[in-house]
Amino acid sequence: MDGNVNIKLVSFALCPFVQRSVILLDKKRIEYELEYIDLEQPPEWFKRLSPMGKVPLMLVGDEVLFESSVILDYLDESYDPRFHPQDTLRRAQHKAWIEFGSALLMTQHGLATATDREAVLEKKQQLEADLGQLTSPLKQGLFGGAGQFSLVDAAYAPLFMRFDRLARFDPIGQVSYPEPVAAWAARLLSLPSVRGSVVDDFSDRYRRFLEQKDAWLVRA
Ligand SMILES: N[C@@H](CCC(=O)N[C@@H](CS)C(=O)NCC(=O)O)C(=O)O
Repeated sequence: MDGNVNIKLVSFALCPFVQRSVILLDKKRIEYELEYIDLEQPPEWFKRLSPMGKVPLMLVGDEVLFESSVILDYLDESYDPRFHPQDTLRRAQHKAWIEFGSALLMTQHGLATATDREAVLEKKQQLEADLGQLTSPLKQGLFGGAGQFSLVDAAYAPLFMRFDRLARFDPIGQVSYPEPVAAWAARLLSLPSVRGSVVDDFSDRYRRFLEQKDAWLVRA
């Protein structure tokens, strides 16, 4: 890959989908520019370039890429070291679990922004059931092992970071994980690339964002 190509990542400071790319860019030591936009009032250039009006948007020179899982694939195929498995079946399985993680992020957003207690409890129950599905691939060692970073790690770390914050905002927000998931989550949250992948005042900003949405979990 041409090391001189300019990479620019367009972000909203709290977006977990963008955070996946930030983690991977750091793991691969790729230089890039990060530009934050206001998703409530996106600039005209962003509206022109982003087909779905969503971040992450990645500019590779003059070329446009979107969808977080596609951006992860592109970065992995273009820059060493490779973090996706070589084996095609294993790689496909990793991609499938990354999709599963994207659905979890959407449900988590529903939990975080729920405006009444019943909705919080309903989303929490759904998330706990979904997180239970991760037990089997983790036990099989499909991903999540210590010392073997994969794109699945980059895809799930933002999820676990937000679960951690939601539990601190209100104990009702504490989502329980089965043991192998808890161990994986703790390992991911200790990685320097994960810790450094959000703005310094992430917790405060996340709380303010949820307050603006009148979310139950941040109601005093
Ligand atoms: N499937 C997309 C989801 C990205 C996404 O939902 N981004 C949110 C911010 S975290 C967004 O841009 N929302 C703006 C909108 O939906 O208008 C991906 O994986 O990249």
